Amino acid sequence: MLSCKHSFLSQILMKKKRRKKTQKKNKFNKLVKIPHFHKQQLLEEEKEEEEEAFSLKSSVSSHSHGVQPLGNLLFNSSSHNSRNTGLGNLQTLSDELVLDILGLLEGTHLGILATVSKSLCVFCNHEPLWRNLVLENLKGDFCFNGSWKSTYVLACKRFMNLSEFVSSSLKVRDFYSDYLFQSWLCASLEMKPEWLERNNIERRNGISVEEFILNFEKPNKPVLLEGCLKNWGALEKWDREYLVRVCGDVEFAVGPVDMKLENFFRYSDGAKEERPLYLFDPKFAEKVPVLGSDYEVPVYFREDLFSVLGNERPDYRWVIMGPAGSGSSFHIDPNSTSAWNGVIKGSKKWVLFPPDVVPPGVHPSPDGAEVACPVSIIEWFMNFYGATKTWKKRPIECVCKAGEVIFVPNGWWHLVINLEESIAITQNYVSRSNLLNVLDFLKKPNASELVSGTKDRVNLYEKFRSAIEASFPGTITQLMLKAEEKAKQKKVSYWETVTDAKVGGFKFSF
Ligand SMILES: O=C(O)CCC(=O)C(=O)O
Repeated sequence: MLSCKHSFLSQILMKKKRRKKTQKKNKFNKLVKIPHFHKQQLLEEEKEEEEEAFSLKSSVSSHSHGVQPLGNLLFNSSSHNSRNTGLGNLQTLSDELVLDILGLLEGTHLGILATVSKSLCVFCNHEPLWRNLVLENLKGDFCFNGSWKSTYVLACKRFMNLSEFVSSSLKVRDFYSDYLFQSWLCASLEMKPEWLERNNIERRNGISVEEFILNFEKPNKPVLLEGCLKNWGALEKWDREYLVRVCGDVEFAVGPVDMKLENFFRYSDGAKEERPLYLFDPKFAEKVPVLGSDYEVPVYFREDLFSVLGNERPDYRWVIMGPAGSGSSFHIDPNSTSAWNGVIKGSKKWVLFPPDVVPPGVHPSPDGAEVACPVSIIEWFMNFYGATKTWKKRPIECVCKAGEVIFVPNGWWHLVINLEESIAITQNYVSRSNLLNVLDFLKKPNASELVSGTKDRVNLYEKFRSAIEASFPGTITQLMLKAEEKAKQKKVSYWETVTDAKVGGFKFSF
């Protein structure tokens, strides 16, 4: 999304300029005695700069990438950008457009084009181009070989003349591009400690189901539940060796492709990218039944009313695996359901905003069917996390570790990033506490665009409502009466009493 990228870039440029400014002041220091208050100001600026500093992952050297942000061109005496000279007449195109065009080429042509100029060498070695080629051509059947280009070349070498490929180790030093620099930076950054500090979620250990419903499910509040996965065999058993053994050649959904676990783990070990592939499979327990018997639904979430639909229920449970840096960008869970997410291995940073607060940098379409947000999770942290510090309604945050479960109430925006390689199971469910919300959601006029996880999106409302009536007669009417009663009891404002507007108004429309 353009506006997001712009704010990211201005941050990089500001940093660059600020650093220059500080250097000047330091030199100046030697010559002139600075009054105390100026010194204080300088110290504060330096401290601020230190806090803002980003560190690169240990596997990345700051010199491993030749591309520099465009702002650096201002400080370069030669003012020469090989990005432009090497593109000829194409230099007027934006970086995104150049990459879109290159994305139409097959691997051999991309390899040949990389030899034409320094500029094309940089563009044609852009890893996401090779990632697309691998995923389009090989689907999930590839052995990751340290980089996407190398994976592609290795897999296709019997079809290609390898002498056509120049080594991507050629470093081009005078290439300036915000777009390519950003992509590299986001793939190379460590999470900053201050992004992980805030831990304001309520934690509970050993509460009763009644307490959970009263204090968290009904008021629709997140909570982190400790100690409720004790019976899960998965906690003990699920290491790579076990999973590869029980899953064998079974393939799991990983983004746009299906992959065997062995190949996925090999990829996870070598992945160094902005948005690592994420295994997210809704049919894992059908594919490998033993995985389904290695866990059980925690006691708090056993009422699962979508089960009245049998095989016709929307997707509801997923196994999730991914390397550090993988995760889920901001979204609200499908069909107005609530969810729980239990971590088996690793740890996950969560950021959650209540339904009435759209997270900064996130732009849902008016009907909620589409969400535009920053390109990657790390980009969100870089550009938008800081803004939440001054917000009245701060997000709920935590790190959820192995053995812990987070409850994600319906309608809450959430973002998750894995801090290390992680494995989790999540289930979305409907209990009495949110049945009316779900029915209301399924009945929306644009349900065919909003409903997800099932083929029959249009008729889900009728099917679900009749199945509930058949299995739990009178429940819907009872819940509606209770909700109306509650709405009446809610304190009405003075304005509402004098105008008699919507007193006791109730939102459910069925
Ligand atoms: O990446 C994760 O573990 C979070 C998954 C999630 O947000 C979801 O299933 O809605």
